[in-house]
Amino acid sequence: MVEMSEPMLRELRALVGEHNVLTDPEMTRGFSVDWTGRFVGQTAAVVRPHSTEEVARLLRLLWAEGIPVVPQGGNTGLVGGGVPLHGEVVLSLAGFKKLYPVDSGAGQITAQAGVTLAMLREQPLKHGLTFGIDIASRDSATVGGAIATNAGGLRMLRYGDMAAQLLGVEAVLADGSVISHLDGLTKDNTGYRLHQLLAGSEGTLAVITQARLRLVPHYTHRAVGLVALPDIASAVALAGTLRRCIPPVEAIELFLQEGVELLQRHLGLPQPFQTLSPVYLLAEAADRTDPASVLIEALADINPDSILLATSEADRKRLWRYREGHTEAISRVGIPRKLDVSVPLTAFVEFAEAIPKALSEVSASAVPIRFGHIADGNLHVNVLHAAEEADVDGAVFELVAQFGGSISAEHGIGTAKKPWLHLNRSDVEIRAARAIKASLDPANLLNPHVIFSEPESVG
Ligand code: 2HG
Ligand code: ZN
Repeated sequence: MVEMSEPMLRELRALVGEHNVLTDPEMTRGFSVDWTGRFVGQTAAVVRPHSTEEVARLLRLLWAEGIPVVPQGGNTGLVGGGVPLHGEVVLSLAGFKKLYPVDSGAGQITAQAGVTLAMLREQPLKHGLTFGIDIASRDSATVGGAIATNAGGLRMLRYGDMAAQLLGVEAVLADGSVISHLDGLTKDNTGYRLHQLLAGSEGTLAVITQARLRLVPHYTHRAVGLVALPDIASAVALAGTLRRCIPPVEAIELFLQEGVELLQRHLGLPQPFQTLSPVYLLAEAADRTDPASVLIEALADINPDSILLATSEADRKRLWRYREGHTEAISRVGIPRKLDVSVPLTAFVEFAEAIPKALSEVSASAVPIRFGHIADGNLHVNVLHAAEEADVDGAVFELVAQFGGSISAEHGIGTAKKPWLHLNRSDVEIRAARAIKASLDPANLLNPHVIFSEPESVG
């Protein structure tokens, strides 16, 4: 753990206030362990600044002393990228909660880094607008974290990823200098788009304090269809049919019998249909008028007994619970390995079906729970009960590579996946990325242990 001298702690307290520097292990624990409980770190101090100026002065101080820091938002990350696994100081942006007035003409908003995605989706509704990124952890996940990991989520299909919503940032570089680009110009070709470089940078290049974000229309009428299917191939085929209806279709999700059984056992959810089906697909459409007919038409070839259609808010929520409850139900069983991967849709069926065998070869006890964003080719492979020493991550990632996929579709590399980065990035790409890191953070102080292996060679 990075030691903090008393004079240093005094300086930090003078800067952000006594109660915004936490050193008691009881108090810092929540910031040191990730949501799953799999990544457990420790820290000598959690510092909670409340303005960009405070962040700048703080980073200048840490820079002068060579103290590494992990920026943290809602601590909902799943790849061990936001906790102090090497004893770094934690810089919590949770206090950055300000949401500026909606610019309804431009369809934009400026939000501070600690604003949650739920707040961001909710606040602009009275202007007929909302935010395009929606993920199950919306009540805790923050703007800063969503940019740092370039979040995708449930409605990416229609609105794009976090980078696609990002028009500018205010951020503090490792040496405490501030870049501020919040004018919201959608047309502005004046060289490098530094804000876009921060999307997916996992806290390694700068500490984001505010962001200018694109909003999307809020559609008042919604319909959700839950379809029971015999196999994954039928789900891929149906996702293809539904894709032709985007918009108004905005979400196409997949889960399997293995997940529904957990939902029944651990969350007490009833079976969605009379009998259990091997595969389920959930689709949502949203429009200014009732979009149910679009879903019904797209599902015309499906046996009506295998379809549940919901239009009221309560019924839609009830159906979504089957998909969104997965993470919670799995965590009730134990600490899973979370492998968020994507493959080309042409390979999706073969890949998804090959997983159980690939896992059983490395750990006989491993139980996969597969679900995800099928239209994006994004499968969340959660593995329960794997033998501690078994290389389940390697087994799945090698399979992903064979099918031409990505070892991280939307959660990032963090610390969990860095040994496998070479499966997706060539030596040249990694060298170029390291050069960017080294030029913006030459002392390697900002989240120094994520994305790249052997961080000490940076620079
Ligand atoms: C989701 O799509 C999230 O629900 C979490 O990305 C996935 O828990 C997971 O593995
Ligand atoms: Zn997801």
